[in-house]
Amino acid sequence: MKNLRIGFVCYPTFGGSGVVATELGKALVEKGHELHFITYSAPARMGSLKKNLFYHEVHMTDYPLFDFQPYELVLASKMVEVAKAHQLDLLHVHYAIPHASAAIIARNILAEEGIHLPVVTTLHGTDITLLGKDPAFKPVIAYAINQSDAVTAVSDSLKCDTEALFDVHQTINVVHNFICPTHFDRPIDQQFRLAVAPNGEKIVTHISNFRPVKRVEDVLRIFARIQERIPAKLLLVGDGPDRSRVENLAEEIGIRSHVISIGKIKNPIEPLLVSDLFLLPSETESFGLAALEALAAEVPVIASHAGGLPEVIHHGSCGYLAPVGDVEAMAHFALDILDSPENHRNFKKAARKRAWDFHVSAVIPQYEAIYEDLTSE
Ligand code: GMT
Repeated sequence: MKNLRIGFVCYPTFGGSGVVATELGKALVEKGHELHFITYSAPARMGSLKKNLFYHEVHMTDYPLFDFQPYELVLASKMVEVAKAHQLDLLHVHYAIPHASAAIIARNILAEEGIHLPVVTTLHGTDITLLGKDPAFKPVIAYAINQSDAVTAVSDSLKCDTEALFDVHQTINVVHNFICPTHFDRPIDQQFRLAVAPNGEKIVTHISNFRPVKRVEDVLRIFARIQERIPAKLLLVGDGPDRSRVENLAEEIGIRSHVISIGKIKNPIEPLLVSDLFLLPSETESFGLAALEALAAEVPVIASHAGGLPEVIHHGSCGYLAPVGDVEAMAHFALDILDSPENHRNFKKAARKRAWDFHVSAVIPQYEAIYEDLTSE
């Protein structure tokens, strides 16, 4: 296909949608496309600017009349400016609110000037499963989905949720999240491993944004049961509203000295490479990119049977799934893996193999096919 000039809009933070958008953008640059990130700060995983990779900051100024600054409108204006200055072929926006609705405004403004700029919207999860249920957002999300020129969702489960929640007249294409397994081919940082588990304890890891939907308290309760049976440490990575509550709970249930909480980091590869097991007991999870990254690092995953997680984790081979909140079952499965070196070896091998099913090279052409469809019209 011909090389395109694409505007990418995402949250520049550590959240899954921003990570997927950034990695996708970088992979498209590798394939020869020209990528323009349009965000309020440089995406966390973007790295340095290079040929064909641009970043345009959406700069908010304080206007005293506004109690709330209208980010969506400033973003839409920036999209118009970048589209004209760099002759973009299309916009690909990640996360419906407010990116998709802002993109529709931008597209309509450009249409008035005779410029055609198709909009691809990728739905990531909480934009549908949490915000989509909120009447404060629902009509706008539905409108933005239906007005987009193409819509993708990161799992079959998210596609079903979207169709169940909204009156959608758009075809929703499922394009699963992806990883580049070779990013994980690097030596384990033995110093880091020793710092977390000085006496050779098993390392059980959880990475998230510590929101209630992640059920991080379940992580502690599962770990407490594991720790009763085998020497283990719990490595918590990330930050968010539940972090201090979770650290207090660790104190309360007597496992604080076994918990290492390192907060936000740029890239989870280092902690994953030293891990023996990954826990993701979320209430809901449209895909579970963190679980896929764990598999790529050869770390088996225990997760809840919710949302898109069963599309990623094969129960009984690269990990286990249990009903949401069933900490007993999750602890039982964790011990089944950690307590037997042979089982652990087999699960690790299966984890890596499963991760290859989500290889970036299989996913990029799916997005490119969508782009081609819209730009060859
Ligand atoms: O997990 C989060 O709360 C962050 C959120 C986001 O929008 O950044 O993640 C969602 O998108 C990820 C990337 O597509 C998915 O892997 C996550 O499963 C999804 N989170 C939820 O559905 C809770």
